[in-house]
Amino acid sequence: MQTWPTVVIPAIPGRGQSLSIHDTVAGAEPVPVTGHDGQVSIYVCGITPYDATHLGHAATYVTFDVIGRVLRDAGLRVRYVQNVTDVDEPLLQRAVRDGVDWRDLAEAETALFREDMTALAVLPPDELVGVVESIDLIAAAVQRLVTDGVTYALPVEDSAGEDIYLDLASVPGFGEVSSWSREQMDAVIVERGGDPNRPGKRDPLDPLLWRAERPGEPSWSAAGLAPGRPGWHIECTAIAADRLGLPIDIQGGGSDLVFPHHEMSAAQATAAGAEFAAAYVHQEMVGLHGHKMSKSKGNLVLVSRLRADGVSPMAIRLLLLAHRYDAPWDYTEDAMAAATTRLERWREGLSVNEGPSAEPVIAAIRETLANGLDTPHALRLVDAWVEQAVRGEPGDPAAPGLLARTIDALLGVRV
Ligand code: 5CA
Ligand code: ZN
Repeated sequence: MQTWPTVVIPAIPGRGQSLSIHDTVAGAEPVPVTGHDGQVSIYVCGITPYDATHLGHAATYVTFDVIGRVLRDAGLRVRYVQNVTDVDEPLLQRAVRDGVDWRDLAEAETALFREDMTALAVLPPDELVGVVESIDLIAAAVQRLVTDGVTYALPVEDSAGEDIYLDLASVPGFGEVSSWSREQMDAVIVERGGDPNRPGKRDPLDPLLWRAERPGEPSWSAAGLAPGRPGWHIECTAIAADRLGLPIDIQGGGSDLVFPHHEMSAAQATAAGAEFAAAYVHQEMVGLHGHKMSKSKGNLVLVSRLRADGVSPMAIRLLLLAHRYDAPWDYTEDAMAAATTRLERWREGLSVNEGPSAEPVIAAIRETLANGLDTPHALRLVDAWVEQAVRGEPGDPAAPGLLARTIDALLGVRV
């Protein structure tokens, strides 16, 4: 499907260091992201378009945007694919609740998402891939698993159709993405879209690959499967494999996807004989009043609402970057106001006629981003330079422009 407009990255002198980042599988120590043949493939789990982009979504996409910028600055090429879950349970339910066609709802919310991403100067993915347009390739991936004998079918009441499940018992290494205990998995599986109580399942955690047609629900016939629609996790396994080839270098998304989504995405790839991803990078949850911001709970701060209220998108970006991606945080109006004040101060500091040399600050920003993506520290480094410039410290007339271009190139912040 259509992505959003290209974002130009200004050229800056020199070269950044290679990125090391926290991989959920590897544990606490950041691991280097090297890619293959000078290229890094990144797949980030995209939106389910039944409501508008909130700050949690924005945090996830800005984090992977900065990762892409840092990798490019280090001389690597980046190939980035993101999906749109434009047919799934929560979307269909919301459409029924609101009395609208699910396709219209998905289209409208995806359009708003593109606008929000454009406003936030997020680099567009090379491909934004919807599920509806990918039914054939997802069905083919399901069919391959059926042929491999790692699935089973369960009858559907009052229907000739059958739901197809992956048999996790046939998947070596299941659980290695999250390293969660069985108790932890059992505790969240229902709220995260699983159906452990479905009669006949071999393992309550077995993921649904293909859901047989039900009255009033959309369905497709593809790849020799009976009419139905894909389960959630298989869309990402199939789209990532099709567009990027396995293993991808980075599987990304919010930390709410570690289990079951990324665990199942990996299990489905393993079941088909492929390793899914070399590294798993997760944005920790953004919350409001101590609870994860989520469309289902409705405790949202929307990017479009903030924009309509006159908040600068660049201030929103600074708010997001003021928090480490790998630690959870709560939105507050005070933090939003502080980000706006910071943006104004930067504008002042970066519009002086001369300032202290930019080179040491640029080197320090590159280092702190490459070393685990410490964006809050990068912002403080800019703050320090800005304060000197505002005080009128003499120096280099090229420095303000050079630093402004660096902030744009590496942090995506345009002052
Ligand atoms: N379509 C699926 C992924 S295949 C999905 O999770 N959609 S979503 O709309 O619920 O979320 C979109 C992205 O934002 C996902 O990567 C998700 O992990 C991330 N996300 C959702 N809520 C938050 C939050 N509160 N904080 C940070 N990231 C979040
Ligand atoms: Zn996904």
